Amino acid sequence: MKNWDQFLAPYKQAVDELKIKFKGMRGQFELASDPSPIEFVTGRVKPIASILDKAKQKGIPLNKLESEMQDIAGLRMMCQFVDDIGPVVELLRKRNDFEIVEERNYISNKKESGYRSYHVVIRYPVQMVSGEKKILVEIQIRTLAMNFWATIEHSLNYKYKGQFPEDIQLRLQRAAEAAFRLDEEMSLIRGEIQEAQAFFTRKKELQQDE
Ligand code: 0O2
Repeated sequence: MKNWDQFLAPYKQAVDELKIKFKGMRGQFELASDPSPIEFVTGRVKPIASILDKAKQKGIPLNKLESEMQDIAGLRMMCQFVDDIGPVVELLRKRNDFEIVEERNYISNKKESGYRSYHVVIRYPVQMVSGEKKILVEIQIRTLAMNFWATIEHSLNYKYKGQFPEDIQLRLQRAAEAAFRLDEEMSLIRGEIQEAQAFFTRKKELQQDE
């Protein structure tokens, strides 16, 4: 029987630290009054039941979780526009507080389900009282539309355990197409949107100064 609290402690630490670091990146854009390519950041440690399910499904022995399960610690960085994803990946590549192990581009190579996202797997050093521990963390970078689709599909997947009825499967595929088109449309009026957002930020700042 694994001591889960002890095993998951560095993953929890890593998620907490990286959430602060990535939210800080957004804050720096705001300080410079530049439009931020990062809209918001979330993070989670995979629940034990999901770790066990995935290990069983992929045939990963429990003593190999550390090296073979890449998403026990997971961060998500949400962007407004598809064109923000590349710059966010570039910001991650430039950092020297972790090492990139792998990148998976499910935007140019969308999954059969319709899933789109850019995944970056990093090796992140956590300073524990027992010494440094390097763990794998998966960062998913996606637009708000991609996130909406993935969140809904994930809940349905949970309900149907991956065996979707045909009509639901079809609707999910159509919804994925619609999310893709939404991203395209928003990209076309990106300039207008950012101008309006800058206007509202300035207005809010002026009201705060009064
Ligand atoms: P959770 O609940 O998000 O933690 P595999 O799991 O076989 O697809 P692998 O090797 O683990 O593949 O890596 P992958 O596909 O790069 O990353 C897996 C994670 O990406 C998933 O974690 C999801 O978060 C997300 N993901 C991948 N494919 C889909 C999809 O079709 N729909 C949705 N909604 N999310 C997807 P978990 O472990 O599934 O779950």
